[in-house]
Amino acid sequence: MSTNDYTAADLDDIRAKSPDYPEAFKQHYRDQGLWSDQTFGALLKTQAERFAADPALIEGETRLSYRALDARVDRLCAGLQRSGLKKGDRVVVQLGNRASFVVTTFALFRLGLLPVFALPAHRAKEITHFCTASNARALITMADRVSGQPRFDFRTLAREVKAACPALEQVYIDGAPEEFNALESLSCDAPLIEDWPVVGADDLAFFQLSGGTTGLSKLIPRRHQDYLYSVIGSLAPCGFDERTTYLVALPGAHNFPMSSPGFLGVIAAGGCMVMAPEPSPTTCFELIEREGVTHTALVPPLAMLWLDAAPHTQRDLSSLSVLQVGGSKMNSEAAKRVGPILGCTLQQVFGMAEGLVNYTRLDDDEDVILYTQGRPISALDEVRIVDDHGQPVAPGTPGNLQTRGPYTIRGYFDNPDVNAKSFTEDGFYCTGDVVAQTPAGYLIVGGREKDQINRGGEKISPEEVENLILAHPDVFDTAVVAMPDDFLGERPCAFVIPRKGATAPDTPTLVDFLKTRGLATFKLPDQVRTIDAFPHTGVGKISKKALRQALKDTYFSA
Ligand code: OOB
Repeated sequence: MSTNDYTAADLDDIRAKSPDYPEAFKQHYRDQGLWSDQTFGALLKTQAERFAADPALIEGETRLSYRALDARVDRLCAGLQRSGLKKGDRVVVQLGNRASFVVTTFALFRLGLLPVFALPAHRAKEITHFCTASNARALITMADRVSGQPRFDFRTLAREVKAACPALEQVYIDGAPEEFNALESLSCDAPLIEDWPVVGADDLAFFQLSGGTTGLSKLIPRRHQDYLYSVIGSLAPCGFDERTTYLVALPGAHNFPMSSPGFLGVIAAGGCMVMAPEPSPTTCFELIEREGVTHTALVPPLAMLWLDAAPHTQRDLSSLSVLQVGGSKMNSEAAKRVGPILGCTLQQVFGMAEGLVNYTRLDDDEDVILYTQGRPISALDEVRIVDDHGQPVAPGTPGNLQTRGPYTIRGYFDNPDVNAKSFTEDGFYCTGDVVAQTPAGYLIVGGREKDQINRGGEKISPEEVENLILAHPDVFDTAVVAMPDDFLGERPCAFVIPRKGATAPDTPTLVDFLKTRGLATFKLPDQVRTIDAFPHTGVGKISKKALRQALKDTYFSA
């Protein structure tokens, strides 16, 4: 078998494991002009010709014009082409908000190498899972984080991951590489290899990660045509154009700052992105003033921090015209303060890495902006709100949100069992969110039916944490549930039943235990409570609802 045959077989296999839209839907989305032949790699090339010397990316003192960004991408492509990686190979990418992240992303897109986008907060447990589940051949990560406390050495993590993943052949480090390869020295001035396989709009582009409800995160396959549509369709609702300066404050690998419209939207609009190393008001207010930032995106707890800090800042924030807030529900009292304090328009964003994204529109009435989470990007987004038996609820009544449309996936990668539960037979994604729809089509998020904890926008699968807790020698059984929190909305709390004769671990002990298992810090329980027995539902399952209610009762009576 020649290398090319191997590549073709592997590519076919990856495609086969990535559920696709039925042909009739594809044709419809094309006929309606939503999907095009464009790819992300080609888009940057077109924009580099059109916006040549205009600023595309600012990171600290580094300023890249469209032409310079595109040239960097080509230099990295030339190196990647000579690295032995082939079209369709998976590359796990874990980089902070830096120029190298954007250059790497576009280089992989351009060559048809498939990034799996990890967050800087992920640790050995998660990264190992992403490498294994995607059968990745390469990992691109950083030496350590330039800012953010405490300092973390990602090379140590890479070592652990490499030892656990035999298929992982190559590791590239942005910064001092130690025994690995330097990402910087991968770029080269050699010409691009011309007979590289073509990357088409119908090809897979990358994998996003699901927040996770059933244990480990699932891989979300995205193709150029559907993802590009979600980006381009977001530009007008968010007021993005070539005058936009967008601050990448949230981790750029997340769907929200990536594509709603995010930094990919910046490139599609001909605007400029400013990379924030971390999202604190101190760092970001300075960047807003210095670079004349017009747009940014935050999760609600960060928006609240900004609202508290803004009245005391000496920085000039007057360039900011739109603040997008999403990832979890924004409290309407906080929402009311955005206009008066920051002097900009609030845009609520309710989206998901699986697809559907809703925006309040910039010219909507105040009530819509304050009290709803927006309406879908596209007229072809189908929204269905159903009861527990799958029957449509009466208009305006809360129910389970199901959706299908031009940028909502038809299934997770290589996961038929989960797909059978998370997607209906007619291709709707069961979001697990409980929403009500207004007569004008806006969604109001009322809660969640899926077993997930939303820690200020960061999603935690209780099952994943429970499985690790169960490995503790003193634990007989456990249930991880959300406890209410004014700032983050929810925090994880672990209820633990000790083994006979043992004492249940206290919070610091259990947290240390989970940390040594390589779990990301944001998933660690904030509280551990010992309990003798779990409340049960009628069918004998643990009643998480009763546990949540118990936490709520103590919270509100405290
Ligand atoms: C975004 O994406 P994910 O994949 O991290 O999380 C999706 C889930 C939703 O199913 C919902 O449960 C929750 O996050 N969510 C919200 C929300 N936005 C997301 N819940 C209430 N209010 C909101 N505004 O979080 C995401 C992806 C693209 C754009 C924005 C957010």
